[in-house]
Amino acid sequence: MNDVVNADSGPMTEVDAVVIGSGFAGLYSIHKLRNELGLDVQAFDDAADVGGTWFWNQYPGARSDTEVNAYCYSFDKDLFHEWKWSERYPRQHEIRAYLQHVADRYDLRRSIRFNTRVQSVTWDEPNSRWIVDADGEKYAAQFVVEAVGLLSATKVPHFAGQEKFKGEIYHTARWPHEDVDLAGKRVGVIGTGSSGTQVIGEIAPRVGEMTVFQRTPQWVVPAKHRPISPGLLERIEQDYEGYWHDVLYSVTAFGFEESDVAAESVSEEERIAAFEKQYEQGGGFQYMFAAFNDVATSRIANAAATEVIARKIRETVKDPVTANLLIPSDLYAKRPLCCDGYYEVYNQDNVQLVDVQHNPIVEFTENGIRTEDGHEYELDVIVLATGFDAVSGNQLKIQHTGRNGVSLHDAWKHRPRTHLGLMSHGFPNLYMIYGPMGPFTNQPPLHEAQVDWVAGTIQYVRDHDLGSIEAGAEAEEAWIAESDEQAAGTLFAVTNSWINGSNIPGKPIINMFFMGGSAAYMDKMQHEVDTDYQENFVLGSPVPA
Ligand code: N01
Repeated sequence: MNDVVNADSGPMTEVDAVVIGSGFAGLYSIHKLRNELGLDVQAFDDAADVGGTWFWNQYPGARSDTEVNAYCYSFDKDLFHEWKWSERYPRQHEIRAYLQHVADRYDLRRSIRFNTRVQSVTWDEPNSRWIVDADGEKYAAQFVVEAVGLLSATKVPHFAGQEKFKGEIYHTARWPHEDVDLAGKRVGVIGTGSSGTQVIGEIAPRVGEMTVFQRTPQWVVPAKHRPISPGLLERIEQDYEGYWHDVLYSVTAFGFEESDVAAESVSEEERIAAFEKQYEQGGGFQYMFAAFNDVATSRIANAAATEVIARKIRETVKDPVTANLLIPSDLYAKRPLCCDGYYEVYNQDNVQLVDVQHNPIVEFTENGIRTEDGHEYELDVIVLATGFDAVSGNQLKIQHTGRNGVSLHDAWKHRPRTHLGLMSHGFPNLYMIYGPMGPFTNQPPLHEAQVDWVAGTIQYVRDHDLGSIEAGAEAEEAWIAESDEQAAGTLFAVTNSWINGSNIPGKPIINMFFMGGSAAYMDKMQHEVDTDYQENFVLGSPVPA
């Protein structure tokens, strides 16, 4: 790391690479680039510690809904062996402790500046490098790796009168790190996605009264939390490389056996029986991808999947009016979620469900929330489980100025644009881990695969004494077209959710994923390596002396 004074830009620290974020992807980026490639790396995180999403999402009930054998790092077998997970779906504090352990084990903290937000990154064309402004301090780096999180920019709707409310308001993804005492309180929850269902299930037994303000119900299957199956992790270690290869060369990279049978190809009885069986085993992605392979693409399969869940809701929730309100009318094509005991909550005397789709919230008052029918719900605490400006949201919070002074905001005005979900034309040497049109899969294994690919390109640029590598304009166009075509063949494309941006007013409603599956995505990355990046990238001229 060199401190230099640049006549044009003032004092600046020179490094080889800047990493933004210290969650799963950021930590591995630092390790890979610094400890393996030997680069001088400076990382930043606006959080006070490592963890990324698992630092911020500290709300009661927060836990992974990916089975832990695929929700961890694979790059070091010793790490896999020594860390002892306790549950099939670990809680937030356990995942955060794991990431803290990783930071310590690989000595990563010394490269991270916490409580520091990267405000802008500006391409310095003559010197083929980025100028990074981190809360006013300037860094110059040839490479920037943004590991800023797919679901990190919180969506906080503004309700009229919000400032009048005398109680406490918490967003699930900005939950305080100190204890929030909810015992005996009147708590209102807005939002019934993954975060909302988890928080509702967890706090319902201990609050005084709970009012759930539901706009759109979602299909929920049980998680079936339990200890990890005895011997599972040991069996994985016996064929460690084979296991991780199979995870990556699957469709979803979730580490369970995906079905290759179409629900459309079997009888109605067989369909129902398979979904019943999957429901009993628990898990959202399993329910969508392990019983049959066409739930996300065939309306027939999709209807059979929801028929079983709807029946379970009716069997579980005693009040038929409430049960009907909890049954979605749309397709099962949002990010599938799972939560134990969610529907059972609505049998508790202290829980009421308010349908704010037909009777919208009109304002927050001093004492609570008023709905259109004039009713005022008195509350001590309001929990906003209202989600995220997903996929592109966090990238766009950083002011990017690329080649020829073009901003990322302008380049992405009509839609986010990338090649491989990793690089955007006009923004050389800038990598977005899990950026727009990245793979629609379980994330940690793909984070590693992407970071390995990024490290390969950096090594290539350095070995060949090049200034830069940049996604080609045509390659980007082709990637977008292919991603869109694949997404159009799925039901996600016609269902409102953060997956297509429709949860944010004014955001372009557009495909934001590569839905061709993890294996196909891995092949696409490998193709670039095999062709020496000559086909789809612009490789810059040698670094100026
Ligand atoms: O957010 P969401 P989330 N008035 O967007 C409602 C990951 N995750 O934080 O659908 C009233 O799904 C909104 O209603 P509607 C996971 O990938 C994972 O729950 O817009 N309601 C909806 O009900 C997940 O998919 C885990 O009508 C309003 C809710 O808020 C993703 O994060 C845990 C409203 C938002 O649901 C996002 O999940 C948690 C308004 N003005 C999160 N605005 C696990 O691994 C929004 N809503 C388990």
